[in-house]
Amino acid sequence: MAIGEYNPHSIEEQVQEYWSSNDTFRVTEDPNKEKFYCLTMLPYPSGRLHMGHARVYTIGDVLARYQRMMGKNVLHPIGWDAFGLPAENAALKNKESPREWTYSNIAYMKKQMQRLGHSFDWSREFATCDVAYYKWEQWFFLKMFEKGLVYRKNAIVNWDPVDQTVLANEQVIDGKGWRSGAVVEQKEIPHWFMKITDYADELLDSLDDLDAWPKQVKTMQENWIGRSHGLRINFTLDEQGIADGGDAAKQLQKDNGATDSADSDGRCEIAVFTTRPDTLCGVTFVSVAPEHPLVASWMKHNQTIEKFVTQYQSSTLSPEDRSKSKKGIKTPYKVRNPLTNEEVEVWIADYVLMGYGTGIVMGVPAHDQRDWEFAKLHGLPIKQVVAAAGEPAIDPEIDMASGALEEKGVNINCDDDLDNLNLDGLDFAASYAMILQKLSATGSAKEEVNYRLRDWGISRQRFWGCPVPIIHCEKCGEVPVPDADLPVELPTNIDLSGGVSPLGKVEEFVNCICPKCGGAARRDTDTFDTFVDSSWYYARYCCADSETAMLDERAAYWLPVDQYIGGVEHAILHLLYARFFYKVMDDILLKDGKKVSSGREPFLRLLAQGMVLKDGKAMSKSLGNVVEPQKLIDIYGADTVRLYILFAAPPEASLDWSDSAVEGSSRFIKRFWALAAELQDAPANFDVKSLTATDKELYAKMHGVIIKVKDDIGRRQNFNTAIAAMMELTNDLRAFMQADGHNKALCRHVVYNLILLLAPIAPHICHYLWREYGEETELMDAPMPVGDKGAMHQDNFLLVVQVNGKKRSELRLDKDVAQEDAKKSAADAVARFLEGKHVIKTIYVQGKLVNFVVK
Ligand code: ANZ
Ligand code: ZN
Repeated sequence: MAIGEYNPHSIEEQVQEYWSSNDTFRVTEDPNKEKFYCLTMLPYPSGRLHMGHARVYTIGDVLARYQRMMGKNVLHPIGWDAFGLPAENAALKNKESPREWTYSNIAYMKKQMQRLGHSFDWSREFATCDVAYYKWEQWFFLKMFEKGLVYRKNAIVNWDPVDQTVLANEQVIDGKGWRSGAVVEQKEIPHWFMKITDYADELLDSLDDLDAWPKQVKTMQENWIGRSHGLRINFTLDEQGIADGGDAAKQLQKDNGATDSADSDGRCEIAVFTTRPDTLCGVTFVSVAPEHPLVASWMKHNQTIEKFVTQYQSSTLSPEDRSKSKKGIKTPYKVRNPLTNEEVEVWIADYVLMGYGTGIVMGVPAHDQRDWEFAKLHGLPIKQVVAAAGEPAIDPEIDMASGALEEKGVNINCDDDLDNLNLDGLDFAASYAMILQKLSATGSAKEEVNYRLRDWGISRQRFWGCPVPIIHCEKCGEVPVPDADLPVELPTNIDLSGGVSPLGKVEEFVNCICPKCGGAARRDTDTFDTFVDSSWYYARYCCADSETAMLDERAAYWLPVDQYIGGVEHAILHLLYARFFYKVMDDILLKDGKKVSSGREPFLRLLAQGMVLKDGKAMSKSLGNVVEPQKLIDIYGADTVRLYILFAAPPEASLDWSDSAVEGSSRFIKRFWALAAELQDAPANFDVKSLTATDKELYAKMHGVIIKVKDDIGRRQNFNTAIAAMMELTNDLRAFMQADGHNKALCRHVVYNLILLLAPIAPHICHYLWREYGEETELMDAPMPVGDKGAMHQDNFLLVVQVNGKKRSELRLDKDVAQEDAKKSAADAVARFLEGKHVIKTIYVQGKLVNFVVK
């Protein structure tokens, strides 16, 4: 049967029909085969597939198909990150339920996705809002609760007093609620937290093991965890500060381990955390966070402080924005520097965060930019105590005008007040050690490690999320819902209008019996942050149908994920939470005797794909520059769209959309189709031994391309260069076929191998041609061709001929040619450039080039 016209739509429909009726993509565990878990981040079912989706899932699909053709047992699953606020908002707007909205979006997007021909094992599909999924999330939350990894604590939220609801930061616009327009208040309400900080060290240290992660993503994780080594240094508060500090001051006296005798001498130490003890002589003030308990006491004695703090509390600026403002107020209190015995003023400053270190900082404006800005704004002194090694001291009045000198160096100006201690000339390490030694002897300093990472607040006062499976009983406190009563299901008919935590309004949901004492009790009305849902989905795919366990032994077979693919926007939070969950699952499920994983990291290799742009701008509805994958598929077919997406840019770079380049991809597919059709009936067997010199050149090129394409896809993950190499080979083949009497069997052999190499990228056309070429096996299970380096070893080589370093000619010579003969032929080839010149030197690089240096 001859191959007819290229009609992408009928071909793709046929092939997809074949895949689905043959269950081509369904996989099971096979202990005799090497497994490969290829995972692309699960999509949010927003309604329609966009180019970003098309790109990321195509990249994942190429890697999955490629690994399968390399003989591995490949798991390539897909699901939906289906809880979250947009469904609630859409429900309010369109008067439909978040559930209906979500599931109908899923159905629609699934169809669009299938049209692209991705090799997902759809039998494992789930949405995180499926009861069968979130049941196990609740179960695991309770396991964590049992182990003390979950706790409830008050936290401050943005509160909309009209809607009676908590707002996310993005929902506060100019200090007002986005829907009600009411002035937003800061309110303390109870929240659930997961103790991710217990894993901070491991989350940081094991980044070192992730060799196949982009460096930039690891750095982002590192900065987010933010481990700092430094000293906790005590400054002594003056009497008035202690007296006005009331209970808070007493508490500090206790915390700092004051003995009875120290207590009786009435001293109160306020501790700061610093990573730069070497700047201790340069402290010119000390700043306290407005939320600090001392401040709460002080403001009772001082109206200016009270006014400042009240104003601060009513601000809805985020902590970052606040720290930019550098607002502050001077207190009447002073503290004594334990090293210099100098007294400095105590300020209250909004750039000091209560949640970090001790909530108090030593102000060193000469060497810390934030302190410098604060000092400039409030007229505080600046004293330089560090200079770059070998540099003279800088006159602070002049040179500190533009900012702090933050680089480390050697101490200067550090000897006058220090009895027996001269730090001048010491570098950071020496100064640090000296100060630690001196101050730790008197109990005024000790080493400390601090983390930027905070415990993870996981509760949301929302409807469309996984309900927190806790019952609040007046007698028994927080009581876990017993396993037998799980899942706690979301109610179905619910009124989302009018704010107030929606679940709290559903009496049938809220009112329940305490499982411990049998008394009347109330269910928790919060739901989980959707980041919880996406922190373990990758493990559930391994055994998505398990009704008896969250994870079973199939998870041990598949995990960890060998290749993870997703947007760089998830480089911090999602990846951190997923890594945390993996470690906790490993700890908890292992202890229960169920082996879940090997190793402690869920994602061995990570590919962070770039954005899709149009004319340099992100595609967005408001810019009107959105290109929908569906439209292009309708015009060109899925293979062209896939090929274009992969060809246009390396996966990590952003891809600037170009309609004309899509045309180019379409033309290549058609050219390839025509070649394959032309050669279909050529003899299938050919003999390498009978190849002529020109045949061998093509044959060698083909092997070079096989090696390159496999290296580009498998190791470098640069699909664009792999495609370029295949395009070039196609062109070479076409040129080869112009010659009379060319070797048809060889040509067919080249096309045959190209079908295999191109299969992960343009799977429909390749599947179709594979059949037309008489193959009856599953193309996805056909082995990738093996490149033969020996074939590339030719009996002749290309000699480049240069004159004064400029290329003037090239020659093909026998590989055994004598050096003298090669030089002679080269000289003949460039005779006109040598005419009348004197050759001073002839440089010969064996097998590559000759350069004549002339005058
Ligand atoms: C004095 C100093 C001098 C500092 C200097 C830095 C440079 P990281 O690396 O993030 O741990 N700091 C401590 N607690 C703070 C808080 N609650 N809010 C705001 N800033 C705080 O930063 C540690 C540094 O951040 C500490 O070292 C302290 O300033 C400040 F030339 O102490 B440093
Ligand atoms: Zn009870």
